[in-house]
Amino acid sequence: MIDLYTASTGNGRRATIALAECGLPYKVHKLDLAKGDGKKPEFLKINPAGAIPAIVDADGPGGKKVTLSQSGAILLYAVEKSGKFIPKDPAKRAEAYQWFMQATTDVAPTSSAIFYVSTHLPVKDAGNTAYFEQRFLTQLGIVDKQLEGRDYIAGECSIADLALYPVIAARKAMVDAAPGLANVKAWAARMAARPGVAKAMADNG
Ligand SMILES: N[C@@H](CCC(=O)N[C@@H](CS)C(=O)NCC(=O)O)C(=O)O
Repeated sequence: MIDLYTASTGNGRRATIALAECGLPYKVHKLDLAKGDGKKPEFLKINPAGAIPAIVDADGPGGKKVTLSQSGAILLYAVEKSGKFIPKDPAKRAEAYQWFMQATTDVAPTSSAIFYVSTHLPVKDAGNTAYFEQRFLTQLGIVDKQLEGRDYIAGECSIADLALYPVIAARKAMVDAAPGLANVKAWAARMAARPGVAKAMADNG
């Protein structure tokens, strides 16, 4: 049983989706970030950065305990442990890695930037928010082209899809309202209908 520390955010959901889709049993510990749960001493022992998600797997490699943070690392840990969602063919695997990186280092940070400029920065500027919203939609346009004629980003369902979906789910209203992106919208509906994703979204909140 893996202990999962999470909250209702895209990063939290990425970890939960990873565990659910990989069929790894987990127990959810929900943190209330607004109330400071992430900065409590007991959680800082698990992730000194005070950020969710984090997992503790008592049955890690060699039967040893593994404590891990960073949603992308948790996703990679889950797929390696289960042997799922990493294409066996080396060329397809490389393609899945490329789109995994696009999701985690391009799209997810842009979505975070929208959040920070519109809620956290001391000076709010609608132009800054619009800049990052446009950047986000441009990045999704690239995914949309890749999805042409494909059900999943790298052909078969892979780490690329599991990494990107929680970002799109968190920005559903913006994506649905955007012109075009027909392939991304159809893919998002396909992802939402997957039993593992649906279970994770319900478990994580
Ligand atoms: N790159 C990290 C980001 C983790 C992160 O920023 N988590 C947020 C919630 S989505 C958090 O816990 N923030 C509280 C804080 O940093 O104080 C990941 O992918 O896990």
